[in-house]
Parts: sequence; C-alpha cells; structure tokens
Amino acid sequence: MHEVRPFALCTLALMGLACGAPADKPAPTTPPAAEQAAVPQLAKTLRAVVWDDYITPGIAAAFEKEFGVHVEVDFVNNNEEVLARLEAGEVWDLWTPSDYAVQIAKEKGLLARLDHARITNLSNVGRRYQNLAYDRQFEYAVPYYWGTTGLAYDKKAYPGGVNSWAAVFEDSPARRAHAGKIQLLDDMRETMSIALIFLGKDPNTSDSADIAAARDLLLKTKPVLSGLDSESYEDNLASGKNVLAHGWSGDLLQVVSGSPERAYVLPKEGFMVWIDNFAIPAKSQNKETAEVFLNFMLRPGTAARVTNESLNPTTVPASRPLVDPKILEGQTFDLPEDRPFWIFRHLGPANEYFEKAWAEFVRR
Ligand code: SPD
Repeated sequence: MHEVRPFALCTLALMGLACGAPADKPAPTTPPAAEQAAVPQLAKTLRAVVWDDYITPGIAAAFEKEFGVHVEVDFVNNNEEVLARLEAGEVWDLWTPSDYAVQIAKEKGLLARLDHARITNLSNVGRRYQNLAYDRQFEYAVPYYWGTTGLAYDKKAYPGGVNSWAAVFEDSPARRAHAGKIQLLDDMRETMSIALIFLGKDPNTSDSADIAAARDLLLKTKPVLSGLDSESYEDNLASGKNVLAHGWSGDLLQVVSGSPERAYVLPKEGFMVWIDNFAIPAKSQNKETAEVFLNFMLRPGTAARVTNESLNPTTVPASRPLVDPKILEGQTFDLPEDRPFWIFRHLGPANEYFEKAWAEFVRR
C-alpha cells in the first residue's frame, strides 16, 4: 500500500453536491440509535479481500475499537483473481468486486444475499447508486467507491501535455523517447477497454473482430511498455521509473497531488468509470458480522474518513461536509462534458473472447 498524500481535489463533484466544510481530524463514526438495535452476536475476526487502500488501518482500527472485531485485510488488485480464488473454495467474509464482477459472481453463486434489516444505513447510499443494472436494490452488493481510469504523466517528459490515448498507442517521437517507461494496468477489462476506445469501438463490445483488433493493438504496443502493473505503478511514476501511467484516479491523484510536475488526464477519446462494491462471499461463516461492518462503512463519518485516508470518493453524499477541504478544493473530479465515458458491463459469453485475447497479449 502506498503512502497517502493530501491533495487538492473536488472529489465528489460527480455526485452534484457542493464542496465540503473543514474536517481536520478523523470524521466521527458515531452510530445512530437505529443501528445499535441491529447488532447481533459478533465474530472475533472478519477476513476481507479488497483493492489496495480500501480498508485503511485507521478504518479497521475504528471498527475493532467499537465492535471488538479484528479485520484481517488481504489486498488483491484484480477482480478475475478473486473470482478464481472464490471458485476454488477460498473463504473471505468481505470483498470489493467491481460493477461487472458483481454480476459474474452472482451468476456463479459466489455471493450471499444481503439482509437489509441489518444494514440500516443503506439509505445513506446516494440515489443514483440505488438501482444499478448489475445488482438492483442492493440484493447482493453495496456500491461504495467510484472513480475513473485515466493517464498520469510526467510534465518534463511531455512538455506539450498528454490528452489522448495516442500517447500510448501511436508511434511518435515522444513515445520512442520514453519507450520502456510507459505502464499499463495489469487488468484485462481496463486495458482492453482503452485499446477499444482508441480504436473507436465500444469497450463493452461482444464483437470478436473488435476484441481481436484491440489485442493486436496491444501486441503492437508491447515493445514500448515497461510492463503491466496494478500494484506499484503509482510508486513507479512517483520515482520517475515510469513517465506515463495508466491507472485508477484515487491512486494516481495521490501521486499527482503531491507533485506539480505530474498531471492526471482523462483522454479526449473517452474513458472508463468504475464502481467498486462491498459484497459478502457466499461461503462466509460470519455474514451477520460482515453486515455490521457494511453498516459501519455506510455511516457518513466513516465514508468521509475513507475519502480522507484513501482519496477515493464514496457513494455516501452525506459524508461530503466531513471530507477534508484540501481534498475537495481546487482540482476538479467532475467528469468532463466534452468526452464520452463508459461504465463496465458484464459481457456474458463474450467474456471468453476477452479472456482469450488477453491471454494471447500477455503470453506473447
Ligand atoms: N487502489 C485500487 C483502486 C481500485 C480501483 N477500482 C478498480 C476498478 C477495476 N475495474
């Protein structure tokens, strides 16, 4: 996990709410009375598998202090890896699948149905997230973190700036000069998506010819890449090992905010927006305790703390007045009006074309 640096960002502008008021210490996480009535007999430990930064040590400690439950956290930055491990029988009590992965996991019977009576704070989720196509009405998942996938770059390496995926995919003097210092995410859907977007195709396509064209573009690009990385790419950008990084907004903005020499951009051809969720794997023996944890995460005070500590915005609008103004000020997190964005959809049987194309790209 990387160090979290303060930055200037109006993170929750996407939710259409005004920027927040001061919060110079961790936001309070006091339980509402309704929540106290819902606390069952609790397990001693919860095992969570989450994306890097998603349950910070501060959040885990606050939960343990209040409920006496230790949260053991595994960081795995890949939906497909967790899906495979769950299918192989590995047991966790909490997971943070992305949008499309919720649907895959549901279809495979890997998730437990949520007991809404225990998660009374579900009403704190913003209305726009309450009925998402991949899981209507929070049946199996609670949408919680969201963000964009873009490019961050070193301004000295790119004095003219970067505003297009062409910086990755098109031959140019800059690309030749920085060969070996350009990184893409080690993530099938994310990386296939940017190749498809650059080709003018739908990143949620089921067309095998489009998918093969994206693979070919990635293969052609491979020689200029430093590699595929979803773990330490922020650090490699910060250290100068790489000068162009494909990655997730929360991670890259941490690097960019600490340095006037770097910038984060959403390329003009368009970009992906993702929503990561909390879900409880079907094999969990501690479902009730996991639901208490979800209720705790949905308190506005906890959600504000999540944003303050990880720089990831949440789906809880009432957290906003408690978010550090340094995070809310200045640099905008508004989705630009002048370029398209897509939300990841489950591809059904076409997922196999993606898997085959991705494997061919990675292996060759
Ligand atoms: N620090 C990890 C951030 C993860 C961001 N979300 C992943 C979305 C995958 N489509």
